[in-house]
Amino acid sequence: MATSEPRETETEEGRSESPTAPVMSPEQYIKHPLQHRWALWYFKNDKNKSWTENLRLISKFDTVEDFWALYNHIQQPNNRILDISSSTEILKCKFCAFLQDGIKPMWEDERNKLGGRWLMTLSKQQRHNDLDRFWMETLLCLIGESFDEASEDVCGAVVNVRPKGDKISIWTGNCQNREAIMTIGQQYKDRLSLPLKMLIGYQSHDDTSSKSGSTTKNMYSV
Ligand code: MGP
Repeated sequence: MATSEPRETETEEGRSESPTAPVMSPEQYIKHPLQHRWALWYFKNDKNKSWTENLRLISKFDTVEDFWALYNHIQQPNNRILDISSSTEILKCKFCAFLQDGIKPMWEDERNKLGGRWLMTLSKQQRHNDLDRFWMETLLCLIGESFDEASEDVCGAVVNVRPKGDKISIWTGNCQNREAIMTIGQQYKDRLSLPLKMLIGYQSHDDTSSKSGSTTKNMYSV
C-alpha cells in the first residue's frame, strides 16, 4: 500500500512551505516584559570584608520568563539553610535580595536612605511551612506591581535566613509616605493571607541602622 509523505506546498510567491511547520504566534516567541528591571543579590560572608563589600549581584531580569528561569534555578530560602554544607556559594547565602535595577540592597543607597521596610519575622516552625511560599508571593507582588500606585514606592525585598527566626521584608523608598506604606502593608498582608490579629511593623532604615538594642520601634503597623 502506498504511503503518502507530507508534501511541500507552493506559496503564491513560489516559495515552498512544509505543511507540518508549526505556525508560531507572536505571543509564543515574544517574552512578556515587566514594568521594571529587577536584580537579584546575595551576601557572601567573607569576614575580611565590610558588610557592603560582601554584597554580590547575581543576575538581572526584566521579563516574566527570565524571572521564572532565575527563580527555578536558585535555591529557595528554606533549602539554602539545609544545604549549608554545599560548596556552591549561593547555597551559603543567608541574605538574599530582589531590588529594582539601580538600587543596592543597603541602607546607604540614595534610593533607600530615607526609606524603611515592612518586616515579617517568622517562627522556626514557619521555615518549613511558610518561608518559601511567603518569599515567592513577595516576589510576585513586586514584579506584578501589586500595590497599585503605591508600587512606585517599592524598592525591593529581602530575605534573611537566621537560626533565631527568618525574616522577610519589603523595602520602600520614603518612610514619610504614610499612605503608600499603609497600602503596601495592608495589601501585602492580604496577599499572604496573614491572620488579622497578626501584626506586621514598618521600621525606618534610619532607626534600624542606629538601633542600640535588638528591636527597632515600628513607625506603622497593620
Ligand atoms: P541583618 O542583615 O538585618 O541581620 O543585619 P540580622 O541577623 O537580622 O541582624 P539583627 O541585628 O537584626 O538581629 C545584621 C547586620 O548586618 C547589621 O547589624 C549591620 O551591621 C549589617 N547590615 C545589614 N544591613 C541591611 C546593612 C546595610 O544596609 N548597610 C550596612 N552598612 N550594614 C548592614
